[in-house]
Amino acid sequence: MEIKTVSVIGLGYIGLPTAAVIASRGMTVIGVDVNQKAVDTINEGKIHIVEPDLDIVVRSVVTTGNLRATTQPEAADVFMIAVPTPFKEGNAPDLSYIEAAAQAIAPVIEQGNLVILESTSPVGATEKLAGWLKEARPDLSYPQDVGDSADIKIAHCPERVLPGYVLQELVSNDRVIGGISKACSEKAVKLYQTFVRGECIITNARTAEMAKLTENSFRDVNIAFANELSMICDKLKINVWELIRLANRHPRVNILSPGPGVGGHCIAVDPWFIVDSCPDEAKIIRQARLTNDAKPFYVINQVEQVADQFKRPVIACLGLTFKADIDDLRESPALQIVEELSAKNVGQILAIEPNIKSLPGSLVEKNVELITLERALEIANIFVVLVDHKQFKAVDKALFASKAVIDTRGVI
Ligand code: SAJ
Repeated sequence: MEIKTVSVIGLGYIGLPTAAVIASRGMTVIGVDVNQKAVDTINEGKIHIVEPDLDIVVRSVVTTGNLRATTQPEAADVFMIAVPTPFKEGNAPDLSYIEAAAQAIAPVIEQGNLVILESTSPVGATEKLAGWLKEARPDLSYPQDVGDSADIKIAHCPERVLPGYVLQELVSNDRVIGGISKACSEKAVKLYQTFVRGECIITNARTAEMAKLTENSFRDVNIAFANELSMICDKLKINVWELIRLANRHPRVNILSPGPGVGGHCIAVDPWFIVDSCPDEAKIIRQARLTNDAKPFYVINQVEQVADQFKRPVIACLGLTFKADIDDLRESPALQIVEELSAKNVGQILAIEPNIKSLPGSLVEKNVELITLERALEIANIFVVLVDHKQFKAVDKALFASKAVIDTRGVI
């Protein structure tokens, strides 16, 4: 059956760009979100998140009528679930958003539909989703019971796009597609081939789930290695940036960059899903998480030691976002460091963040000021580089000659 209508459940950082790209290929896309404000914003042709060029695509597909948002699920050929999978107490995955999405679409699914889980999920989540759908709609048949002949096809196809490059990567990245049966995978490939230029590779649902977790854990472990090296180098009085540059000249070495910790809602979360499934086996993966989570406290300690040497420490913190050149403060180690420093009364705290217009409440409360780098260079005596924004990389490094500098990103 031809795919004409796609419903995307969850219009956040992944769902909205995916909905917009599919709509731009001429399909009818119904975006569903529980947030009425987000739905209204999208229906006005505007966006409620920041992602380069997304506003242009959304405006265009809303104007042509290819994308429409609603809070109430409607019938469609394909349902794509792109809701958050955070962790709860004890770092165990919280599948309640996926379960809620299943309950929401269950009344409108019909024979011949394909349901795709795009949310990053622990191994077994797609099977659980299939179970929830079956429970809610026992009148339909499912691939876990009858295989390829099922009324409803179900597959996991994890998103793998990099925030800041979402529109490019949605199209250019290869996709791992794990159906509960072969026919499920094949139907999902048909959909993805309408907008993906990368290869669509078929596997089973459990392997697809684990592939996504593995990618992010691999990155987390590599960053933990770099962060550990940075602390070793501080102790041994070696410049870690030069060290990594040199080691990376080896044809089979590729060490990532140390930083103030690992932020965002993916790399700092997903490895825990593996640890939760296999606590006894996932030793390196767990340790990487602990190492990266401890790095902000190491930086705070460094700042405190430097501040102790000043009568009136004025500390300029460069960057608040979780990584360079975005406006996203969620799970940001930089923000965590600035919050802790301001709570500890280490000195006067200034924040320099070119990607936001006002400070979050947690910093306003503590009298942290948002100022320009130029002004900070006039009044601050300590500089803490927390994010490698392009504006910071471009600045004349000689301006910092008379300042105390703690550079977590190797910018200065
Ligand atoms: N970081 C470092 N050093 C590095 C690289 C990153 O400290 O060398 C830090 C960043 O500053 C940031 C954190 O790690 O705080 C995560 O940033 P990131 O750019 O590594 O990743 P995300 O979270 O923006 O996106 C990741 C991507 N995964 C991989 O590259 C394997 C993306 O492709 C995934 O789609 C995304 O997670 C996701 O949604 O899971």
